[in-house]
Amino acid sequence: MAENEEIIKKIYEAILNFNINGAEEYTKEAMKKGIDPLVVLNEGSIKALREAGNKFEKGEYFLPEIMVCAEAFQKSYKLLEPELLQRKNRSESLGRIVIGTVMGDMHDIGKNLVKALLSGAGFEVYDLGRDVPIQKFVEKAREVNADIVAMSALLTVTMQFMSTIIAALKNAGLKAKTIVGGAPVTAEFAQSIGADAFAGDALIGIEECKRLVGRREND
Ligand code: B1M
Repeated sequence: MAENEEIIKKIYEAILNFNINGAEEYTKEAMKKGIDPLVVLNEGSIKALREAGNKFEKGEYFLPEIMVCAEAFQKSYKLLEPELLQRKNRSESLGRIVIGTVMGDMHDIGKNLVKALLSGAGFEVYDLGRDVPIQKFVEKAREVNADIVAMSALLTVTMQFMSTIIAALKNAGLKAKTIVGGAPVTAEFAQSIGADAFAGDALIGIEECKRLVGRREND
């Protein structure tokens, strides 16, 4: 147990200290030991990115450093992703979800993680990527007859677009439910813009999407 914690700590430190190769190597080690990828993410790599963000806010890190931390995270995440995708293979689809990071926003790490877990849980996921124009959410939702439109935003200036997207979906007469997430998004904000659900982290996001399509928690 202590050994597992030690490896997770090494992943955390590698990401925070710009050690891209280290992030990759220690993640391989974690996988060999059979450590749950979600534990690696929550207690190692995501925690490291959040700490990098705190350092950025305090003026200890600047943008180039954040970019290297993000690159180290991605190296580690790419190794974990296949296992997340395979978590729960099922033949029947739980529903169709259109997901994207809103216009003006380049942050896609959280969105990609949510997407992988949604696919693993059995949803059909249509990923629009990042910096997605408002109308694209509407067009895709119509095209695939989406059950849910999931939006991610990491900037206080871009989270406002979630409200516009929800209004645009309604104006287009689409019945898709909406869910919002991303670091600055809160339950109060979600409620204020008329979103059907809010998720503060990826796992809650999956459960909320199941709830929106009328599935029980353990389905
Ligand atoms: Co930026 N950045 N960044 N950044 N960045 C933040 C968000 C910031 C909080 C840092 C800080 O100041 N402390 C700050 C925003 C301040 C604000 O507006 N409140 C900030 C800033 C200011 C900026 C720039 C403006 C910097 C600049 O240029 N001067 C710039 C903006 C560029 C743009 O978008 N137009 C910028 C750029 C970047 C990088 C490109 C360097 C890089 C992004 C790389 C990438 O994504 N490909 C980056 C990063 C890495 C961060 C931090 C450090 C980490 C973000 C992250 O990936 N977290 C971030 C600090 C922070 O968040 N505290 C910061 C890990 C990720 C797993 O969490 O995305 O929250 P998150 O997703 C979670 C949940 O929120 C939830 O589940 C996920 C997993 O648990 N969730 C959902 C998210 N979406 C969901 C959807 C759902 C359900 C759940 O639907 C079903």
